[in-house]
Amino acid sequence: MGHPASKHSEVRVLLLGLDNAGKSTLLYKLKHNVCVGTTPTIGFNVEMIAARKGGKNVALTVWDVGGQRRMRPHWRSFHHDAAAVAFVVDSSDTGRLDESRRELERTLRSKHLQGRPVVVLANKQDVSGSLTVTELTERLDLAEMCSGRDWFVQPCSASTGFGLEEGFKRVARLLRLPSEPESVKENIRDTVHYLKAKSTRRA
Ligand code: G3D
Ligand code: MG
Repeated sequence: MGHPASKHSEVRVLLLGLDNAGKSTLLYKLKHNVCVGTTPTIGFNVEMIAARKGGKNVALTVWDVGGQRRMRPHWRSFHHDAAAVAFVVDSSDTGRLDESRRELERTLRSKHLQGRPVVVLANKQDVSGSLTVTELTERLDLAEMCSGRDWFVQPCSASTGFGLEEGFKRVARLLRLPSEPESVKENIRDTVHYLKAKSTRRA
C-alpha cells in the first residue's frame, strides 16, 4: 500500500540551463552523491528527490532536459505543470552569460511558468575566478527578470556537492503545493474568469 495522498505530494521541478552548465552532473551528484563522467544530454534525465515542506513529504521530480541549442525548443513542452524552475549557470563561463540570461528570460516568459519560483544555481563555484552570487545576480539582471515571483541564487558546485542540497531545500521552500491556500485561490479565480467569460458570451 502506498502513502495516503494527503501525506505525500509530488511536484515537477524543471532543471534548465545552457549545455555544459552542469545540470546532469548536479542531478546525479544530488541523487547518488558521486561524480560520474557525463555525456551531453540528448533526451532528458529525471530523478526523484525527497524533500520536506510544512511537515509534509514532497517528492520533487526533477527534469533535466538537454541544454543544447537544438533541445531548447522542447523545454516549452515541459513547462506545463512545473511547480518551480531550477536554472543552472556556469559561473566560470563569463563568455556565455548573455546567452544564459536570454534563455532564462525566454523561459520565464512562458505563461505556464507565471509566478513560479526560480532558484538560480550558481554552479562551478570550485573553479577559481568564477563569479560570486552578487556578481551573477547583477550580470543576469535577476531582480528585474524575476520580479513578480520568488527567487533565490544558490552558490554550488556539482563536482564537490557543495550547496546542492541547500539549493533544492530552497526550491521546496519556495514552491506552492497544489493544496496550499494561494493555489486554491488561483484555481477559484481561474474558474470565476472562465464562468464570467462563458456567461458574457451567452448574453
Ligand atoms: P549539462 O548537463 O548542463 O550539459 P554536464 O552539463 O553535467 O554534462 O557538465 C558539463 C561539464 O562541466 C562536465 O565536464 C562536468 O564535469 C563539468 N562540471 C559540472 N559541474 C561542475 C562543477 O561544479 N565544477 C567543475 N569544475 N566542473 C563541473 P566534462 O569535462 O566532463 O565535459
Ligand atoms: Mg546534460
